[in-house]
Amino acid sequence: MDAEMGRKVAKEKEMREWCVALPKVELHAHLNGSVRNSTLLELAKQLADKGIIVFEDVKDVIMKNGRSLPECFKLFDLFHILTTEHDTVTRIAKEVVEDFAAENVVYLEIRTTPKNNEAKGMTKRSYMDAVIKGLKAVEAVDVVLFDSNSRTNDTLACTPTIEFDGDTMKKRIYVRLLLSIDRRETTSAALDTVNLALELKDQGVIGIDLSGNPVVGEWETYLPALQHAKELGIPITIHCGEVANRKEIQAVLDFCPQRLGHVCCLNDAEWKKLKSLMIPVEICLTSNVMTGGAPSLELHHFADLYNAKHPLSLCTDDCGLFSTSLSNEYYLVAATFGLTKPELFHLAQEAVHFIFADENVKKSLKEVFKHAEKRFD
Ligand code: 6MZ
Repeated sequence: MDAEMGRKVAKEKEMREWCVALPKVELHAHLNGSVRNSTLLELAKQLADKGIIVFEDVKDVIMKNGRSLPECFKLFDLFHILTTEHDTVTRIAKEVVEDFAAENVVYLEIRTTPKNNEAKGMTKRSYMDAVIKGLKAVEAVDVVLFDSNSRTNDTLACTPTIEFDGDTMKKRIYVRLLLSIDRRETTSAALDTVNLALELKDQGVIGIDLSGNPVVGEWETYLPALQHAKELGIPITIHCGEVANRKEIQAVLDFCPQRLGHVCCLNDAEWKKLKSLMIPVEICLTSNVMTGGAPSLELHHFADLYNAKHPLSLCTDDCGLFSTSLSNEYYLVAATFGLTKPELFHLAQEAVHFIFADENVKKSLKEVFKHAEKRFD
């Protein structure tokens, strides 16, 4: 390696480490898309030992790197076979929080689709209980799971501010849950999910998401459930424009949810409308490039929205599925669009404005960033 190459490698390493150390806010992470490959392989082995699947077939699919959008949804069906047991759901929820906390995510909204599975004795409620059990089982870091006004007796919730000091203190991460409506679901199943979100309000559930294969289902099917959530005052985020479905993109913008995910395939009029509505966007760079929603990193719509000062937040979508991390997404923004360290810090800090948790949490997170500013600017 010549001297210049050596300097380049050292600079990249330093920047990557800086992005890991940066306190970050993650607003768009699907639970089953964020499972570690090592855990998926272990679970596949267990099922193979029982003769339910052929390990070699599954191993290749899990380890494959490039994935088209239709391949992703086939893979989710496989992941769901691997994660049907309540104990497994608890395990993956715990590990996902540990992994985000390890890269200094200070606030995490995990979204997941509550699932009925009669054969396993699983209901949407018992699935969510298993997820929440996983969040409570985390020991490596302090997990703050409840809003301070809804669980005043909870000692963690009484903490007014987060002390962020990766070197000497146990890390602390705020975790909240969003319940996803899968586009394959019926109106009645979607309504069940919204009612469950209400039921679990004091257990860390704070919002609703609409996701799933974008070429499946009709907007009119989920609208009554989304309307119901709106009436109940539950914040909503919607996957929008992963494919060029003009009618639906228009309907989603008209519905005006609190946040939008992806927004890849908008036309000029839709971009204009999105920008005038100022709906915060959850940007998923790696995911969009891998699934073809954006032609390349360089041509990703992040640049246009960022330059227009549109509210946005960098997110991973499915860090397991796409072999990325939130730190890597920040690194990619620096490497691709030339953002400086102060600009990256500001980007991470601004995401606090778009969280669904209450004002007390926002206040605490603002303190975290204020405290960190000296070290990161
Ligand atoms: C749309 C997605 C998605 O809910 O089982 N999901 N929906 N677009 C995406 N971009 C690639 N990535 C994940 O997590 C997996 C589920 O999240 C949704 C799909 O419905 C997928 O089955 P949970 O924890």
